[in-house]
Amino acid sequence: MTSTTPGTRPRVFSGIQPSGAVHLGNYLGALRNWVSMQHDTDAVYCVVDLHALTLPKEPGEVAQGTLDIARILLALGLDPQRCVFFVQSHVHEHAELGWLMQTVASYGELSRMTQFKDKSARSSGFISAGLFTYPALQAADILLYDTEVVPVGDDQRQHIELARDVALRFNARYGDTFVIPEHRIPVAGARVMDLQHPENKMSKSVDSPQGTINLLDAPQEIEKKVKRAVTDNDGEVRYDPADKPGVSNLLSILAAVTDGDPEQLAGQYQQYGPLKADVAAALIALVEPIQARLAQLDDATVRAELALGAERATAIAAPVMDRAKRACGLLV
Ligand code: AQP
Repeated sequence: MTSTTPGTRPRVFSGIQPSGAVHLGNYLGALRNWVSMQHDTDAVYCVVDLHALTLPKEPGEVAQGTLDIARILLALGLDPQRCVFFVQSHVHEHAELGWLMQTVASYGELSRMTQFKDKSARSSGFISAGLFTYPALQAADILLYDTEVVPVGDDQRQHIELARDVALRFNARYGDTFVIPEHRIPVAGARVMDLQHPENKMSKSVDSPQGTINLLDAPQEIEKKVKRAVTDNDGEVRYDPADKPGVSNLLSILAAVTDGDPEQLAGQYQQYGPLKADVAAALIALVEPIQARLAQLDDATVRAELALGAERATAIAAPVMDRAKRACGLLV
């Protein structure tokens, strides 16, 4: 099934969990593209609060996290006049289609998801069924909007492939119902690694404060974290992610923020100190205007934008939900 008629703008959908502070990986891997794509696509962006519940949370934590992250997204430059911007749980069709997707995703394919394996391995005991079926809900999020393009970081590649597979299976089983989406992964910044553990991706839900650059970090904190970033002992500035993951991560970050090339940048440095100083300066220049805009936004404005966004999202999602229910043979 195709979504848009020729000549119209492609439908884009993406989401972010309110599961902690927004970090540099989220920004370079996904959010930067969200902002640029709202200008030339039909973009739908969502705070995926139901996904955040897949790991244990304190009462009230998700609501506050949702408001906080929505404020940050507006400060980054999301413009509700140019995109549909809302909260997942405000549009009930997500949970409803999520169930239908669980009936067409197989146990075997969900078991192969590396994010489930990583997060369940890190869990201190309780592993929710929702953590396991998370990609089925994510498939629903995407398919509800007849999405063609999903801008995400490299860590989400496998989940988007699963969304394609379940859409194709549903269409084969019940007739042409869903548009088949594609991922859009940036060339630079697709996988930002933890500064202290450069073999792991930077992540909201991993406790590594010194390895994670948050967009709301103060300039001194950024300087300190970059200065202490793990490198290696040979002192050679070379872009080689397998052999020199720490240095290569710093070069990749600098390249992504300055629109450069990591290998070319490597040639400009003889020592780690000046490289780290330039990375810190580039990051501070990146976050300062975001932090200034954030200070202008209050919760009432954010809530009002989200309420309007939910109405607009429902207008797109409800007919797709109806189409899916009819296709799979429910009594409507
Ligand atoms: N380290 C990263 N490098 C590049 N892109 C990244 N993304 C996440 N980490 C990196 C991208 O950010 C978007 C939003 O992520 P998410 O909230 O859906 O959760 P995630 O992918 O699971 O990322 P986190 O930060 O690790 O969150 P938690 O720990 O809560 O799960 C996605 O497009 C993702 O690709």
